[in-house]
Amino acid sequence: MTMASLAFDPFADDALANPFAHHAGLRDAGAVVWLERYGCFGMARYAEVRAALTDWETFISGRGVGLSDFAHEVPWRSVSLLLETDPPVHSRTRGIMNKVVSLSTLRAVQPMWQRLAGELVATLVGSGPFDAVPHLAEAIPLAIFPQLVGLRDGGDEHLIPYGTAAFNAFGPRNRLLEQSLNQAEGATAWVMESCRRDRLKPGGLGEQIFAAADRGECDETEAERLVRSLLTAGVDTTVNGIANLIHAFAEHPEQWRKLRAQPDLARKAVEESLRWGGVIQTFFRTASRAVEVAGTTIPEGSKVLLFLAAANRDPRHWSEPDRFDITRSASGHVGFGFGIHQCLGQMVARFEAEAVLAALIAQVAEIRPAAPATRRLNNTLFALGTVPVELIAA
Ligand code: OVM
Repeated sequence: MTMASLAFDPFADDALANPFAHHAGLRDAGAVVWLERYGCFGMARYAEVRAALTDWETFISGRGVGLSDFAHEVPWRSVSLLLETDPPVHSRTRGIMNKVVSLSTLRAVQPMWQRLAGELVATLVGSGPFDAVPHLAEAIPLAIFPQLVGLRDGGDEHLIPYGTAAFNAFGPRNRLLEQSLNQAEGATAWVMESCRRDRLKPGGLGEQIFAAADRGECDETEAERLVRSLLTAGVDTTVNGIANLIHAFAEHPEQWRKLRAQPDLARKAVEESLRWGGVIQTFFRTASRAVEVAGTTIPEGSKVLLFLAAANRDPRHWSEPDRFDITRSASGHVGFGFGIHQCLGQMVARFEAEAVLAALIAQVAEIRPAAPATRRLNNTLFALGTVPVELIAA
């Protein structure tokens, strides 16, 4: 069997601006493809992506989940103790964090988030066209997340530039990465400093992480690094998740009418937006051994690019995958990844999105596009730059 060798560059501007246009070609080229430009393998079909995410012993994270191979290159920052580790270290750190980001903690703050979303939407309804990216998608996580973690006051504006740089850093050293690293210089220092025990307020997730250090489950510098994970993974992702959710309904008014007629579809709608939207497009793994996948041998040490967003629209698994349909069962999507590294903060993301949706359902008859949405190119995130809309009062 011969494997398809492709000149396609998934990190070129046109691919990042319109990734879904390239996914059918990628999936149809084979279960495993060779990406000449980067000298790595790629998988874009649901079955193989999910299998690779599940097989953490073969497709490891400890050599980085970006293009850079930590066995040969120095990472741009000290490595994440969650994202960029394998068992046994990962089992220990993830165990700590699973207790910190618990459902009971989130349930306790959810009413506050719902109130906040309701108040914010009330200021926007009937007030003419506005950009939903700053006014909703950024406003909600920035109002919620720093408080949840217990971040010091002042400097929240660094969170998004830091996240943007971190997500660009999973791709090649292209112009996007250089630019965002430059733009995040002050942000990186602020984030590092903000993770320290003496900078955190009592009552937040940060304090609970340091409590784990006090119990001997990790040391103090590990605790700082685990706080950093919350700040890296928790902001730009949810900003774009919410932006994407609003964008999806603005573009599909019939789905919005369906949701308003049947508000108990809200949970399914959030899940479908995670499947359909492709906020996290890709992550890499590294082969820890030579492994055969669908007749192709992937040698030890190979980087493998997993196209999560392409897997979430693979017609081999989903029916009419390009359709945004809030009544479908989107469960099993890999928008949060799969297996041992599956998103730690997925319930934070869902609760935020559900709070926004509940506020919109209660107050908004129509989410009317005011101008075409624009994209903000990123090596990992399918990010929105602007989502101009008008909220018509219910
Ligand atoms: C981290 C982290 C975790 C998940 C995602 C992420 C993708 C970073 O631990 O720093 O950015």
